[in-house]
Amino acid sequence: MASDPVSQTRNDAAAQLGKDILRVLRRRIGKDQKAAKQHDWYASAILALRDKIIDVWIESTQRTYENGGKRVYYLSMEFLIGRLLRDALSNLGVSDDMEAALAAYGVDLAELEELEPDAALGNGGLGRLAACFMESLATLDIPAYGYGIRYVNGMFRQRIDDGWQVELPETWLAHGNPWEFERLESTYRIGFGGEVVIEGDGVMWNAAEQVDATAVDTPVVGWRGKRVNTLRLWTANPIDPIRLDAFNAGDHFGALAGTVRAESLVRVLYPADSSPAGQELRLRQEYFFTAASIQDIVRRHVQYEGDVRTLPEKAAIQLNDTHPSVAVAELMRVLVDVEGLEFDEAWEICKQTISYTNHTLLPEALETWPLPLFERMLPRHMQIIYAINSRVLREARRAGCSDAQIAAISLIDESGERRVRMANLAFVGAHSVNGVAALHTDLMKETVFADLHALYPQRINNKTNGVTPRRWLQQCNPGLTKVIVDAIGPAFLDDAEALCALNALADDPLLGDRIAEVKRSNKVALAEHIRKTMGIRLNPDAMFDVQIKRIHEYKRQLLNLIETVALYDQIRSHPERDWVPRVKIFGGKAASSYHNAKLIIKLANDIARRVNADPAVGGLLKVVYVPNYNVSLAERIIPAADLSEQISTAGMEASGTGNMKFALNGALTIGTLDGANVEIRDRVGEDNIVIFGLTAEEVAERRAQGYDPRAVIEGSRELGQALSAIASGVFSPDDPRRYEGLISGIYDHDWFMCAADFDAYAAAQRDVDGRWEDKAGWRASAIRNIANVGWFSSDRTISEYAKEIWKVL
Ligand code: B1H
Ligand code: IMP
Repeated sequence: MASDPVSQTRNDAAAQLGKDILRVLRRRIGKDQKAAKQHDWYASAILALRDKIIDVWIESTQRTYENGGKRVYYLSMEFLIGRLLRDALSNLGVSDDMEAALAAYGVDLAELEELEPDAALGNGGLGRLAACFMESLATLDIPAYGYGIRYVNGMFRQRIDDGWQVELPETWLAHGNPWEFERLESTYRIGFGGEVVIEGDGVMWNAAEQVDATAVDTPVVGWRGKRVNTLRLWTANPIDPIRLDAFNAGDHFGALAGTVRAESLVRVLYPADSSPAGQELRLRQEYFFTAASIQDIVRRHVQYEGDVRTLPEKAAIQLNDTHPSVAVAELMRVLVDVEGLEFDEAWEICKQTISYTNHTLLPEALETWPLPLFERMLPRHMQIIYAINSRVLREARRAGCSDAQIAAISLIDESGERRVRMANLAFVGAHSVNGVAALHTDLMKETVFADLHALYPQRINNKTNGVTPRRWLQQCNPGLTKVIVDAIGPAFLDDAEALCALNALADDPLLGDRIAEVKRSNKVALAEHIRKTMGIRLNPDAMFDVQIKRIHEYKRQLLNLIETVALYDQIRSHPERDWVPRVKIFGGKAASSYHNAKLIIKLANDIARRVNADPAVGGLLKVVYVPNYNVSLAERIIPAADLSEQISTAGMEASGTGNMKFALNGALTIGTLDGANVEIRDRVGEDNIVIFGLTAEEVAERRAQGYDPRAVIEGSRELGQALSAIASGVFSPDDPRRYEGLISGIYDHDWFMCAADFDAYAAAQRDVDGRWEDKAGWRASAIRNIANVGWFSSDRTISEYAKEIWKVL
């Protein structure tokens, strides 16, 4: 008998997995080995792996039921998950088995991994944080559900056409999604509009329109496969898929209107990061997924506990920003109208169950809804919000609040067109309100929530963000992981803070060499990827200076670009100096309607075209705009970065999480004292990070004093020259006035203080050059970064939430 190639491998587990894959290929895909295409292997590998996951999943779920444990519910409009195959393999510890099993059939695992589309159900940091939190919850063996929306089109795909961003729909579900399970039995009816009528002792909401929300579950595997939790995303179905009366009468489109209306609810993710879309469909989406989640939570609780009044003992609901904050009114509606509790009792249960995370202080980002819209769509919720408001404002009055304070605390903004303030609703309906970095939390208390904080001084607390070291070190940077294991042993794989053992070796030249070798090979791999996809050749020995994140004026990609232009000028004027060769790498998406952000993308591409074609700076400066920045690209770029640009206007970036990922992979940070940069500096030490620019306090002072950017520009020759070059069309000869408006914004008001911080930034960059030339010093700093950012693991963040807010650890 010809022997099966896999059975000859030494590894029994790999052999078994190989058999499983073949069985799946035959039974579920309907092919044999000869007929199988790459995609069939891809699906078979995932399904075989999924079978392993299901056993742990069922066991985890049953354990929670048996223990009667408390569950955490994380409600989020966004889960920016990325790919799952490598994550699941690595967390289950079967990567090598899978590689061997597939190799026996002549299939390359790495190639299959590249076939997986990114699940991009999020915009940026907020959505990626939710994904890291899900992984850490499973890792820490905490029973948890993520609740969100199964968008058919997640984040758009970005193409760069002639330097301009073009948005294309991303069809991540085109080949089906082997990870998910539709749960038709978990379907809830969701109402919109209509009216509220009095019925006996209670009230009844007769919704005018209804859709069904159906659960689609994806397993979330924790590190070492101990626990598998559920990410439950809602999809929408019409109650009547087709109106036959209309269809038979010849109105073929009208007959399908209900289907179209239902499907539009889960069609697209609004691509606005840090600023609300403010459209009716967005509020419908928010209510849709929140109401389905609340019904599911209450159903599960009542089914197994029998009494809704014990909800806070068994359920902790975390609101990821205000997007699900209608949960406060919806839980009240369910408790009062459906479960028949008294309003006051329901209110206590609501507050004890719910907690809220704030992610931004930008005034334009605070979600509010026009009162008439809200009332029309959710008439019963509007009544409940008024009832909550009258209790809160009476409490405020009793506490001695002034009229101005009462106006600020009110759930209704009366200052212009009346609007419902979702942040105030979330604040009063929660027992805990947290910020995402120490500075951000302090500013919450001093600014947007000052009056609410005075009334409820115990409520605001800090939970500095974190990132999962599985995806953001072990999986994306296996080379570095191996070097660290060799240096300090494997303890850090289970406890990222054990990385601190590297401190003792920071000056060890051998370790420095090995880490530098890994960095170089990651840079070679990235350069190769960029050559293949963009046709640009990069020198892997140049400093890779990276700014990848959403394009937003407060994040100041423009400051980086102005400095790039200044550097370009300097190199041309002083070719005799010893310039450090740099590759400036940019990447990120702009909200579709954000004019200046799109113009900044075009400027980066215009500068790249000019600089990269100029032989005068040939080997010394290259500029690359990487299209379609997403989670998978981040996993390639971050391990290859030498310098991490975290240069937001101080006080404006709530935390940042990219900053943590770069430091964990041995990049040095150039940054302002903003968000979590402050805490990164405290941990890595000020000698191992390059901090520049105004502090949050100084920014506020400058603004209060009446900041005059023109005076600043007059005082800085380098800045003035760079701005004139851009404004006069040096980089846009095809349309010389393209950047006039962008640059005159800096002269006229400079909201984001690019001019004010320019000289400090340019000097900091030259400081970076100096450090780079001291090779040993740079390497030691890189090691000290890796050694000291273990604290920014999302395991640490989640264990703080678990102990201090959810009371589940
Ligand atoms: C963050 C958002 C956000 N803050 C509105 N706020 C959105 C706001 O679609 N919308 O309407 C979407 C996203 N995102 C980010 O959260 C902060 O800017 C980062 O500083 C922070 O690191 C991240 C996670 O806390
Ligand atoms: P849910 O958490 O109620 O949505 O249920 C999810 C899964 O948990 C279901 O597929 C059930 O198989 C399982 N499950 C539900 N109730 C119990 C129980 O009482 N003991 C063990 N498992 C359960």
